[in-house]
Amino acid sequence: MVSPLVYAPNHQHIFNVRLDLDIEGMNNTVQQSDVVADPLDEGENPFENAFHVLVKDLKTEKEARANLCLETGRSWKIVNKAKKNFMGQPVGYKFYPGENAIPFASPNSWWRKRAGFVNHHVWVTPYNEDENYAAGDFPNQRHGGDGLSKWTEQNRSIENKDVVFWYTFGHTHIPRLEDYPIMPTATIGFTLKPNGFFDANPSLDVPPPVIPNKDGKLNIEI
Ligand SMILES: [Cu+2]
Repeated sequence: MVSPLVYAPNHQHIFNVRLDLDIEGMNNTVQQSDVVADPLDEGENPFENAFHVLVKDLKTEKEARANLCLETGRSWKIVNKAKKNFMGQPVGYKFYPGENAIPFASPNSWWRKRAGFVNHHVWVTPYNEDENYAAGDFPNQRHGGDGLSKWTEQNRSIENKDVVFWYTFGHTHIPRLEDYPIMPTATIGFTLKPNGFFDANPSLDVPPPVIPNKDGKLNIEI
């Protein structure tokens, strides 16, 4: 209740964005990154504080279906393995999720059948000009089952392809008195950052001490 006789129901806002990324060309691969603690080992990890990143190349549509994971700080990187930065790593952009939610409605509820894209936060598909909307072309008044949940059942290859990265993100709205009578703005989103795409911070007029020369060899100035 947000005012006498005014009831504001709990609800969720769930969005999906379709990112047809082309990192230095169309043939891209999506990598899932998970941060994990190093095993406890007196020799290798004596202070029990070391951790590293597990990077997995996503090869098929089913393998790419995933949810956010706070335990591993999960993120995704889209790379072009044919194009390298000056350290010899594939150029890429990293996708950092923002606020998100898990749907609370049952998978049998009508809206979830029609919006199967809410079953995962991340989906990756090979580009197809007919696949434009996460829930399919005509979700309303239908029995559901179209869109990402149907297309990705084909389990197509997504490695070194013109990939499309789909991100589902939601906000769980438990209304408060301050949302009434006019609700203030709420924001939600994600971030794309170059990650090994440039050879150094491109926004500073400070050259890095190590730069490659015309032959691709390193001039080291200390
Ligand atoms: Cu709301």
